[in-house]
Amino acid sequence: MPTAQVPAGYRILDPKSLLALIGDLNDVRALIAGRPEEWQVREVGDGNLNLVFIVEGPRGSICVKQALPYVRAAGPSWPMALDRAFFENSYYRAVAPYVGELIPKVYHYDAELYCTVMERLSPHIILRHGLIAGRRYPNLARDMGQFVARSCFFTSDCAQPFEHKFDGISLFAGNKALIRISVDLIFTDPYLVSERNRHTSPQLDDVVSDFRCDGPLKVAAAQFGQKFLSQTQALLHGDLHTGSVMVTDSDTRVIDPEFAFYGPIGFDLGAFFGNLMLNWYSQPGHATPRDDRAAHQEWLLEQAKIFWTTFRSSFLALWSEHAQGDAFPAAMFSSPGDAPALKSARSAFVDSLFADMLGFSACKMIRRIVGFAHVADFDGIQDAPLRGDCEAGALAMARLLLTHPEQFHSIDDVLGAVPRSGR
Ligand code: SR1
Ligand code: MG
Repeated sequence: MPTAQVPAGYRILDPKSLLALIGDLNDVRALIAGRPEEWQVREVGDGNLNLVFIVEGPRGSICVKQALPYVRAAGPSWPMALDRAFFENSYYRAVAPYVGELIPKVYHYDAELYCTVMERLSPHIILRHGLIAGRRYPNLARDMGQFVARSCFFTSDCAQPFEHKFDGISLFAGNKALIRISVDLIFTDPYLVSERNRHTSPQLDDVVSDFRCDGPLKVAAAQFGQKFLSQTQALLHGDLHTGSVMVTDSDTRVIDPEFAFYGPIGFDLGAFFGNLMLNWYSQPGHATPRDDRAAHQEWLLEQAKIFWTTFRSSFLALWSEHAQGDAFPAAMFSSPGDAPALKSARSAFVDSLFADMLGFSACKMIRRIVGFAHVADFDGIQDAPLRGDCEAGALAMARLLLTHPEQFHSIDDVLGAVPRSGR
């Protein structure tokens, strides 16, 4: 089995070495208060890649995330570059001026240990868990629409001179190991036989084999894979699913941007949209005799719509106010007669992102059901036939989105295609 090469100075943190590290950071130490010997340390990571510690003291607590030299979900047989921690930290720094209140505060980045010391979000929980439990978050969809609009607008050619954007492209092009994960796990593996894949069997055996010989479906997925690699529209979070968002009833924070890179804006939009849809399709598996979850499903569809419409209106509003980039140069459109044509061109650009959002959302839905890394929305359904039914519904929707995009011109077209009873 291969093992990862680790740089000198790197070691996997344990409670003792973690306390020594934090104890040397005066600001963080003051925030926690007391002496390191009295602090409680817990490892709480439940993601696919990293270690996550909570350190609690008499007055406060912090979170420490460290990259492991391998994929945590697979073990040391799948080595993984440590520098994902650097790219995560670089993303936080790059977007903080635009979305500061929607990401955690970063207190310290340790370049030798590939670890980030940051704000502990409490009483926040992972959004995916809240949605599985049928909880509702009134600000979520608007916050997320604004998050994608602001992070993408301000890092795009709409707001940046190209020299600045090219520096960003060049920096984040180094995140090759994680871009490779996305290329393989999202756009390739689900459509061929791979040891990394799994699916609910035997319930989904037929549909999975169908997918592997469905030429139009594979071409559509491959086209989105090509777009993923070749369109450097903006700095993306790169993994914006509902496990990368933490929430309370009133607060929304986006975490885990280690997959950050310059890519198509529809990829971030599609990740969030697709994961709302996955949660929608999983709801029958979480129904109880007292709650069939139909109302929760309606709420989810409303949120999908609010997410898209907020993104659209926010992006266009930002463009009206901050057109400082090289796309549609402001100096070129300074006469009053230019306004209608410019407005319509900007709207057309944003509307092109809608089609991208749907295509990428479909790719994301498929990979979470037939590929390597699944989601708790479905994995938490113990009854395999019921789980298979829920997953088959999501796969059918994803396949329709990819193979018949001409049926989906508006968000209402998408919501109308979701199979609801009683209509
Ligand atoms: C090998 S990593 C598998 C998945 O986990 C992350 O959250 C990303 O979504 C990645 O594709
Ligand atoms: Mg993650």
